[in-house]
Amino acid sequence: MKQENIRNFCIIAHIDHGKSTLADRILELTGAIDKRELKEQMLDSMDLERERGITIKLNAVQLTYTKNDTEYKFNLIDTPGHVDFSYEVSRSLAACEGALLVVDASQGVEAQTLANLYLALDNNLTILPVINKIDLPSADPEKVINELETIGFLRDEISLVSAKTGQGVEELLDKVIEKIPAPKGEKSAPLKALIFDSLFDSYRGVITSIRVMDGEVHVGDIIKMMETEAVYDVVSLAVNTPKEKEVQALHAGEVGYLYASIKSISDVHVGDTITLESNPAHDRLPGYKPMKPTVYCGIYPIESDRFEDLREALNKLKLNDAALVFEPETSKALGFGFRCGFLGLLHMEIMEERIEREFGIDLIATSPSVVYEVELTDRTKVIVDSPVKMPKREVISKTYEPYVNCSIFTPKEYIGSLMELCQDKRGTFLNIDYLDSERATLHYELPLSEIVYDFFDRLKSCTKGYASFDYEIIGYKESDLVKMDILLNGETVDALSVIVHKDFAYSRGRIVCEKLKQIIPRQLFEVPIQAAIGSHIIARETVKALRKDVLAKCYGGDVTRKKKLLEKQKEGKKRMKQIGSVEVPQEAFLSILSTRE
Ligand SMILES: Nc1nc2c(ncn2[C@@H]2O[C@H](COP(=O)(O)OP(=O)(O)OP(=O)(O)O)[C@@H](O)[C@H]2O)c(=O)[nH]1
Ligand SMILES: [Mg+2]
Repeated sequence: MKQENIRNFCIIAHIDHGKSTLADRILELTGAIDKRELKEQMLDSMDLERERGITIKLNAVQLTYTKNDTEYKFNLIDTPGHVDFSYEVSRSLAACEGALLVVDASQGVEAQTLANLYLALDNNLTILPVINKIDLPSADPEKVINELETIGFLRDEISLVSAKTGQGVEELLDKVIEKIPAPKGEKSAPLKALIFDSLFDSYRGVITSIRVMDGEVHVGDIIKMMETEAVYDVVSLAVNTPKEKEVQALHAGEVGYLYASIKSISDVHVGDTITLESNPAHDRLPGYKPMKPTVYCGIYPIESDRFEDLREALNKLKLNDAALVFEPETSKALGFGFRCGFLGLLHMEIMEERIEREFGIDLIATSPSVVYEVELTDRTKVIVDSPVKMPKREVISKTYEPYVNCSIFTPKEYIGSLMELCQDKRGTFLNIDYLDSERATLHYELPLSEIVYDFFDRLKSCTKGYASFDYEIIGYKESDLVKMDILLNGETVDALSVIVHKDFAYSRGRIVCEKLKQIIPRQLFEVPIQAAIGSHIIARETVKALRKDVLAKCYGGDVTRKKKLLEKQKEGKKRMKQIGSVEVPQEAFLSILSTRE
């Protein structure tokens, strides 16, 4: 197909504003999918996405659309809206010439609407503003039009649609054809294809998603990855329609999958440029800026002999999620594992779940920690992304922690309890915007570490789930921080150490000890639990000894019954980790998170 009939665009928006639902309507209108086969949010194909009702991964599909007897090819990319997955958005943008910026007609412009808009502008994309959900009784399109006007859009370029009923979607596609420029790759130039995503498939190896910028690639070509210099034969090429359809070639302007029986995962870097070995391009495409993690935690296999499996799982997941970073780490308590960095708490939770589900490895994750900066007495600066790396108190002169600007969107009646919560969390009040007589947005400055603790749970419970929040990191501030250790049976458990604000150390120490007392099952001996700062013990609890002989009940010789009981006991132990002489369940590592009594 001629390039002038191709349109590459993505859908971007704040979370839940209806991107995937709009994609459904576009799939339907272009006849890509039979109405009977259509599921809601069709492109959310991962189980996790469907269960949670959110998009986690970018998803590219190729559609054919005929208008006035001309056939057009749309390459559409649906992106996630949650801030933790914004790397998926920025990678999608680089593969497109245009973006549909969707705004919920009842919610209006929100934090990620703007963040994604700026990302798209940075990539020089043509942006079509779309107001969605106009069918909702609470929709206020006029107000949202005003908001869009203040950020620089013109009234008559804004489309009004309902992704639910389909109203306005056909007109939107006409605008896509009219307004979004066709790709302008040079067909005869040497091949340059951007790897914007990749995936490990156990049958076919590494699959790369590519956008051909210049030239063309054919099945059988010998390709070269420009950054890693790996060379491979192209085994097959395909497009997602959303059924996979094999093709013989991909040309300038097109998007598709490339299979090359890639053996070594490390040969593939998302953001790298693919060219032909025989006729290579001179320079690489700009690729992507790596993302900086904001939250770190240690991840350990419960069964220590699965460490290598875990390494492989992380390597494979990294192909599919370029924002993940990890490096090996050892813990005295937990053995060999990895220190992993994530873009946020949801990202962390999703990755842990994917490792357990997709690779069947049971994990222990230590409590998440933010990245601290420590200035030593000799003026050098140290970056501390794990409590274990905290220098000794004697050599520390100043400690700094990351702060965020937090906006909490809430019905009016919860303002009081939210202010209390933010005070509790060392917050500084900035201001409050009343959106109308019922709703307001509270702005606070908070330490990121307080959000990593139980902020979200408490926010939900004090507003019955009606409030939502968003934050952006604003930089580092000096703060009086100490490392708090937890000792079990007199031994420091490095995986339970946390960095806390000095004023909160005592209360948190006490709460953690109490929690651990409830969680750690009784053992054959007494187990003291202590919290300490340096050599100074600040809290203590004791788990009483217990002698429990499960087989005592089975007098007589009923072997099967005995076996069953032992099996049952073994199951219960599966999620336990032996630390020194004490058996500790997985929850113990998360108990550090909870600050509530
Ligand atoms: N009434 C109404 N509901 C809609 C419309 N579009 C989407 N929704 C609903 O809004 C919710 C979120 O829709 P999604 O399409 O999953 O939103 P999304 O933007 O893809 O969300 P993320 O990918 O997680 O950021 C779902 O419950 C949809 O059914 C619409 O036009 N009208
Ligand atoms: Mg979605």
